[in-house]
Amino acid sequence: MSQFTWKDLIQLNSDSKSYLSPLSCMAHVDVNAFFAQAEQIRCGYTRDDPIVCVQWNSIIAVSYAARKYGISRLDTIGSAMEKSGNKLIPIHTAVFRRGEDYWQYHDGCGSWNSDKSKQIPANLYKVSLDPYRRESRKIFRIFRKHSDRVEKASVDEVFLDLGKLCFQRLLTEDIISKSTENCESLGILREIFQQGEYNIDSTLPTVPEELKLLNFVGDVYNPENKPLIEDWDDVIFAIGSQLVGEMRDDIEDSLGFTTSAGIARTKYVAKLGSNFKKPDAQTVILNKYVQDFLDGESFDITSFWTFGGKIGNEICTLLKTPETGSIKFIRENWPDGPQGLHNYLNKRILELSNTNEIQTLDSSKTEALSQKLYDISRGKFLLPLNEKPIVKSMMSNKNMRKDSCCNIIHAISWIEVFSGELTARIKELEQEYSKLIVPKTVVLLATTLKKKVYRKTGHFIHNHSELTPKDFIQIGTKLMQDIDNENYGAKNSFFYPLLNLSITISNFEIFDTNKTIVDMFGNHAKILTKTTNNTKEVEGGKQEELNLFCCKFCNINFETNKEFQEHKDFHVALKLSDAMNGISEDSKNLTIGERRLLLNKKRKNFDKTPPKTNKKSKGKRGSTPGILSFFSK
Ligand code: DCP
Ligand code: CA
Repeated sequence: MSQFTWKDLIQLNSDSKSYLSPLSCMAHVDVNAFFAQAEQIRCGYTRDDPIVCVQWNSIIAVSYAARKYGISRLDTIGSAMEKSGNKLIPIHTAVFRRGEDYWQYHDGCGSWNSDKSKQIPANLYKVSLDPYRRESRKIFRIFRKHSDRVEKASVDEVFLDLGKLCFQRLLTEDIISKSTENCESLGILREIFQQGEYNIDSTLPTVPEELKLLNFVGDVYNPENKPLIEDWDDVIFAIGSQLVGEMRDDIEDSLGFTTSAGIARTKYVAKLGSNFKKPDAQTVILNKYVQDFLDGESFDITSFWTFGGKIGNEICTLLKTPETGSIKFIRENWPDGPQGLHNYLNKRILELSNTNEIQTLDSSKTEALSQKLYDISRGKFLLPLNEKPIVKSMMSNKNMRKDSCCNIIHAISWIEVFSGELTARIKELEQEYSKLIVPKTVVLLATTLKKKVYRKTGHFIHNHSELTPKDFIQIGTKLMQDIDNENYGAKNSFFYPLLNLSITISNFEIFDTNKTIVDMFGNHAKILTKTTNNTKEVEGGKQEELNLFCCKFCNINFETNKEFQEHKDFHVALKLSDAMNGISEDSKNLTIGERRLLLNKKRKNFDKTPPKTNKKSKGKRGSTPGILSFFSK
C-alpha cells in the first residue's frame, strides 16, 4: 500500500500548489566554476586546462583543473601561479575603457605580466560582467525550453519545480527505462487516471515491480545501500532525475557548460544536493534518506543558504547548538512542534538582551523562525519557486584609483561607461521578461577622497523608441555638471580626485511589449517604434508615417522590405571589402563602436591628456556647458 493519495499525485500538476504535495520534487542546478568555464569555452581551451578568471589582482573563479593545484579564490595570482608551477592560465574579465560605452576583452593582458604594456590599469578601466550575464541568459533559456517552472536564483543557479513535468511523464509519456516498456501496471494506473475512476482521497496502488527498476540519472544518496524505489515519491524522483539529466545534457551539448544538480523534495535540500558532488554531477536525495543526508554529511544549520551569515551564528548562540550536528540537535531537542522552539528562542533573547550577542533577531521574528527551523531540520521546509523577481534598481559604479577621476572630463568619461553598461542591462531585462522597461529616476553619487558623498537626482524623460547610452549620458552629464558647479566650481578644491562615482537607476515603469509607445506614454510620446506599429508620434501628438525600412548608415528610406534587404546586402559587401582592403574615414558601414575603435585618433591620447576646460570663456572654474559636444559620436 502506498502512503500517498491521488490528491498528492494530482497536486503535482498544479503550478501554484505542487511544492506543497508530499510527492513534490525540486531541483537546484549550479554551473561549475562559472566565469572560469565561460572563459575556457570562449578561448577554446579544454576542461583540463587550469584556467582562472581574474579581476585586477584577484581570482574570481577557479576551474576544477586549477583546483587540483590547491588554488582557491583566496589566492592572489602570484600565489596561484606558484602553486601550479607556472602552468596556470589566467584570463582577465572583459573591461570598459574610460570614455567608451562598450566593453572588450584584452586576452593575454593582466597584472601577472611584467611587461607594463600588457597590463590592464585599474585606474583607466572598469570590469564588465556582461559576457557572463549573456552566457547566463543562454543557459536560462535552455531551462525554459524544457520547463516553465524555473527560477533564476543567481547568475549561475536555478531552481526547478519538477512536479508538473514528472506528473505528465508518469501519466502520459514514455518513461526512459528499458524495463518499463511493457509495464502493464503503469498502463492500468494511467487508464484509471484518464477515465477519472479514482477517489481523490484514496491511496495510490502499490508501485508495480517493473517501475521499481526505473533508472535514476546521477547518484542516489543511499548510505546503507537499501532498495531505491519503494513508493511513488521514489518513482517521481527517478523521473525528476531523468528530466534534470536531459536539461544538463542539453546545456552541455549546446553551450559546453558542465553543471552540478541536486534533486529533493524541497529547495533547501536540493541546494545542498547540488553542492554535494562537483563538478559535472547530480545527487538525488530521497525522502527516506533526507535525515541521514542532513546528519551524516557534516552539514550544519549554517549550511542552509539563508542561515549563512550573522543570523545563523545568532541562532547557534540562542539554541546553544553543539559545534557539529546542529541540525540533529535541533530536531531531537524540539521533537513536538515549533511551539517549544518558539518559547525557548524568546526566553533566550530575553536572557541575552543585555549583551550585544544578538543584534539581528528579536522576538517579532521568532515565530516564523521556529517554524522554519523545525521544518528545515527535518528536510521539510516547503518553499515555492520565487515569482519573477522585480528589479527595483540598477547601479553602475567605479571605485577610482589614483588619477582615475581628476576632473569633470574624466567624470563624464566614466558616465559614458556607466551608460553603456546600464543600457545593456536594461535591454537584457527587457528580453528576459518580454517587457519594455523605462527607469524614471537617475541618481548620481560622487564620493570624494574624504568620503564625503555628493548626490544629485534627475528624472528620466524617455522620449525615444529605444533606450540608447546617449540617453543616460545626457542626464548623467547634466547631474555631474550640477555637482561640479556646486563644489569644484564653488572653489571646493578638495572635490577631485573622486574616490567613487556611480549612477543608480530606479523607479522602473514596466510595459507590455505588445503596447505601443503611445499606449505607454500617451500624447507626450515623441517617437514610437519597437512594436509592429509603423507610425511615428511627433512632438505635439501628431502621427506621421515612419519608414521602417530605413538605412541608418545612409539615411535612405526604402519602400519595400525587399529593396531594404538588397541594400543591406550591399553593406555586407562593403564590410567585406573593408575587411580586405582596410577601413577609411569614409567607410559608411561601421557601427559607432567600430568607428571609435578603428578610427578615433583623439581617443588614443585621451587618457593621458584630458582636454582642459576653457576657463575664460566659461567664466566659472569647472563650469562646462555644452560639454556633451566633446563626446559627440
Ligand atoms: N563570483 C565572484 N566573486 C565571488 C563569488 C562568485 O565574482 N566572491 C562569481 C564568479 C563565479 C560565479 O560568480 O564563477 C558563480 O559563483 P559560485 O559561487 O557558483 O562559484 P563558481 O561557479 O565559480 O564555482 P562552483 O563550481 O563551486 O559553483
Ligand atoms: Ca557555480
